[in-house]
Amino acid sequence: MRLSDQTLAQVRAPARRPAYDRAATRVGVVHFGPGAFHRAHQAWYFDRMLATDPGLAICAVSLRTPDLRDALEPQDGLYALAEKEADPTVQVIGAIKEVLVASEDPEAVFERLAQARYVTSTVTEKGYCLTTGGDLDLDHPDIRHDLDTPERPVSLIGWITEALRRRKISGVPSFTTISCDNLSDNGLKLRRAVVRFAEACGERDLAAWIEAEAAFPCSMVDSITPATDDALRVQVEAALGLADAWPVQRERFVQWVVEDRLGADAALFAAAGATIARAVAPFERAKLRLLNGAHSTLAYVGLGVGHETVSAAMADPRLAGFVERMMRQDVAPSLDAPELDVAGYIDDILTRFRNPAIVHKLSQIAWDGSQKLRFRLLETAAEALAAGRPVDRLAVGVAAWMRFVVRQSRAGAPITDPLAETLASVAAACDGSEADVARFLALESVFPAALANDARFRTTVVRAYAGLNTNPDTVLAL
Ligand code: CS2
Repeated sequence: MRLSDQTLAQVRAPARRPAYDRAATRVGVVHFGPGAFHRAHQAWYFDRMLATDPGLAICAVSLRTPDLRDALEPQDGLYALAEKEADPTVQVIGAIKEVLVASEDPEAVFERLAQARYVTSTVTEKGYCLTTGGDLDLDHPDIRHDLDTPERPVSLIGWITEALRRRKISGVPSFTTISCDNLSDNGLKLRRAVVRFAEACGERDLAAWIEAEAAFPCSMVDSITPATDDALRVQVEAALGLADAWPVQRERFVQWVVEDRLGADAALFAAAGATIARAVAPFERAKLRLLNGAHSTLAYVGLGVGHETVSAAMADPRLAGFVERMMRQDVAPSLDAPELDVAGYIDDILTRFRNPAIVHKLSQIAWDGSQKLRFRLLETAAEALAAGRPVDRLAVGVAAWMRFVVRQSRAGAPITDPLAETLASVAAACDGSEADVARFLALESVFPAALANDARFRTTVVRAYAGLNTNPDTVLAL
């Protein structure tokens, strides 16, 4: 028997059920990109808010694929969330009221957007279509498409801008848009991209209206969420006594820091466990540079020395020691976060990485490296260089990414990355020698020119690239 509104009452204890009447809830949030992270993170927060405010149910919008809709429609949007700890728990989340596939029914999505209080997004770094400078890339194929046909958008930016245009015309105030992706200054970048898009459409008044009226709070999101696997499906079915086609899992730790631009709803978010902050940047930088920077470094170096998961990489003292030194000695000095106990924060990250109940594949983290490196390692390296600090350890993750791309390409293995084709052609020209590094550094959409041309950076990446091949132990002893 399958999980649905009909069977919900049969869910076995101690698995938890929504603490509110689902029938009384109304859509107030439109979410773009309902992957596992959204369902394990923001949907859990809104699930908690629904007990107080029934107007914050979610309409989840998949931009392209029907998979999630097909899995959750027969379940009335219900699914299970498992917390993976020594004492695991399972709960049913009821916050997603419907899943729409934007490409199939755009007008239905616009209808929800016409009424929404919040628009949230987890479309990953690449979904923002930005240049390395952080501005909207007007040459991006999706943006070009949306500039040609703004009423049938395919990009997040196109969707938000057109929805706001329609609201302005109908005299409806703007919704609040919260980016939940791992980019620095995510709200500012999203707002700038939407304004730029409106201008590029020739909609100057709309651009001005958005600048004046629409809130795009920055937000930092955190919870380690490994992809769903069969072991999880089995665990969830045993816990619920019902089948769930697409449950999600995460660690118990969960954090959402949202910039204080939520008006009266700030208390609601806070009561659900979110942190409301005047400035999100210190939290965001600390998380991106420490946790995500260490994650990507573990992924590329770890895969290179034969590990498959984060906890396995952390059980290798060479890697555990290396990322700890990188965090404490190279990343921490780049953070300006007086309210954060950085040393304690690093301790907690290391403990979370070691969680034996979490099977987090390094190959999952390795995805989309061309989009992630900037926020995780390159911005830190650029600041370190400007301040005269060494970048030897920060360069190792970058060089390991290059090695990873070359290795995948030689093995004929897929590279999951929006730049996959470009990366494959760079890799094809590589011969394993130090000269490869220059080929990668020439990728303008990955490496800002100032960094790529910095002799100190180039030299350290070249040294790490050579060392990872000939003597990884020496590199990891840095
Ligand atoms: C990971 C993140 O896949 C990745 O790139 O680094 O998804 C990470 O697990 C989350 O940001 C944790 O909050």
